[in-house]
Amino acid sequence: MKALRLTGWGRAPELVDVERPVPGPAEALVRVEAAGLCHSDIHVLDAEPGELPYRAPFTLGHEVAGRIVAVGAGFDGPAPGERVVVHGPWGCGSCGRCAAGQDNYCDRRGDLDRHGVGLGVDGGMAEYVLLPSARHLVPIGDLPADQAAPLSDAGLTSYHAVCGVRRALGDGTTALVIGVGGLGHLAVQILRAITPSRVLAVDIREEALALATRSGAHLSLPMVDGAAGKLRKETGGVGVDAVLDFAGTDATLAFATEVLRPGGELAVVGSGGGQLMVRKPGFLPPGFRLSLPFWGTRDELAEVVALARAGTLRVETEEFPLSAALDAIDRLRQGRIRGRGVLVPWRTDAPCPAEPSTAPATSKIG
Ligand code: FEH
Ligand code: ZN
Ligand code: ZN
Repeated sequence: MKALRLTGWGRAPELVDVERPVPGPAEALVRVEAAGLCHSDIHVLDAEPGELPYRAPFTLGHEVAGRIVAVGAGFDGPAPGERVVVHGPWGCGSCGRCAAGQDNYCDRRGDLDRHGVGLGVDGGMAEYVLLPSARHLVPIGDLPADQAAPLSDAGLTSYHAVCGVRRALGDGTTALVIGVGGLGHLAVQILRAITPSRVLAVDIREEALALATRSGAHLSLPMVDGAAGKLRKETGGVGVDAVLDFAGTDATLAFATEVLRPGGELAVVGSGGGQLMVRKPGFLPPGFRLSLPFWGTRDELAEVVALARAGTLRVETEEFPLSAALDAIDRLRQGRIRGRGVLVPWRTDAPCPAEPSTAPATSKIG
């Protein structure tokens, strides 16, 4: 099968042919229908040797949706033939956090040599992906794969971040989304779907502001001089009750604290590497709370899928065949993908090959 693999640190990924996996006991083989492209894939590709605990080579892709085509003995999840999305963050499976379904906050993360599908183990930028346990799978019914795959990271991360600041978003409140890209445009939709807040959005790109408006923002403003004053005016002068920063740069963090209401919430989601001086006495809004939410739980992913299946979430995507993966990654680096980039491994006219033969599988679908 074809797979986009990190073959060595500091090297460009390669599209290569590898053996199609055969599910062993309790495992499932998923025929990949879509795999999202994420800035974290770029962080992995650009990592120095030893910077990450992962062992190369492995297949990239941590935002994956497809159809179960074979399962091993004792697999206790959705039946072969069912379509699923993969819950990407994999913890140790046995610590307090993992036992509570919070793999994204595993207590032993620092000891692991893998962090999830496509993060140290073979991921979904391939024609098939092998899952070690049913606990990583959430059924998606007939949700199109290009919609479902981005929900597992862009959607889930945004949803988890909104849930974390929801306490500040009751009636009559205002939320601000900074950065309207693959995650931000879903955050706007999620805020509209699960909070009564007025939703404002800022970005430096005109096309991103248009995307924010299409996604349901009540007001979209360019993040230029004077924007903070305009935003404060939109709140009657008190400031916004919650900011979700999907860029996380020095400039956006400073902007966020300039417009935040005392007692408000600031969730830093973007990995822009920005810094914020937290000091007392100082100039930060008194009583504000800062969080660094990371990805989300399996139960939250099921909630996001339910929102999408109810027609509440619409992911804007740009699709690429696996053969164009390197070009797609370059465009992601340059910020030239509208919404979320998605690889579609089977984007050819060739008939699908016969489904894989499997070792003692309890059942499989043709
Ligand atoms: C994945 C792996 C490591 C760091 C960050 C991420 C995010 O893309 C998860 O949403
Ligand atoms: Zn990601
Ligand atoms: Zn754990």
